[in-house]
Amino acid sequence: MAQLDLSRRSVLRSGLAVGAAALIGGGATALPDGRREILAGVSRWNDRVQAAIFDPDQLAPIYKAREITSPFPFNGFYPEGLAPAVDPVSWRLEVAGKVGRQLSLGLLDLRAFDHHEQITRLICIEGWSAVGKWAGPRLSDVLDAAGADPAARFVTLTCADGYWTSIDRPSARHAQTILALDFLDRPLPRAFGAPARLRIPTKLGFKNAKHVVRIEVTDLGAGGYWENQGYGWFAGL
Ligand SMILES: Nc1nc2c(c(=O)[nH]1)N[C@H]1C(S)=C(S)[C@@H](COP(=O)(O)O)O[C@H]1N2
Ligand SMILES: [Mo]
Repeated sequence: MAQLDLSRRSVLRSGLAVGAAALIGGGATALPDGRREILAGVSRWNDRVQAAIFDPDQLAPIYKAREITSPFPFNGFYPEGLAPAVDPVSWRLEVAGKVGRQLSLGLLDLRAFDHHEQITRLICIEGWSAVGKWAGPRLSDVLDAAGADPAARFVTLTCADGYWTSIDRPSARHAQTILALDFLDRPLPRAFGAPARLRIPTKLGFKNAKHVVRIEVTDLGAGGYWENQGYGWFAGL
């Protein structure tokens, strides 16, 4: 599989996405209704273009261990000290929606899947990025275990802190999209999404849901915490 390089096309593409999101996110409430509608239309158009040109075989760049950012920055819709302390023993991950069999997985169940490591860059729309190392099962393997409807368009992720996001099926099934259980070879720290977080290096940081408690396979509800406040939905890189 080819490595994704920062070609002019991909820079242009993400610039377009971030630009539209910034316009809508930043000034939407100050804009007269007509212009807000136009910008929302541009953002939906941008989502469709990004979805159409997404190459499921193209990999996000892989970094060397010495390139890992330390300390790794925290981000959330609240300060770091308020990140939820989820009990890893009683925690379950529900996999539901358009599935053949609904699953309720504990940490040991998730550890039984093939483990995939990645050293990749997390890019936050707020203007910072950092290289980290995450590991865990592929989301696609978990979806297969649940007998997810192969035609369902979206996967929605709900978190213990009330955060949520949703992603398109091809991105959900991308080889580098994992449910990370480990960060830097240790179980995920609380602030970084314990017990399990989505790690999807082909998308912006806000798609990387932490403290995931529920995964829903669906044809409806392509939204999210930030997406519903104007960030571009597809959010590809
Ligand atoms: N549950 C939850 N997941 C979340 C967020 C959040 O506030 N709550 N913030 C998102 C954003 S905007 C970013 S950039 C990344 C930050 O992940 P980090 O704290 O590991 O750097 O988490 C994403 N996932
Ligand atoms: Mo972010």
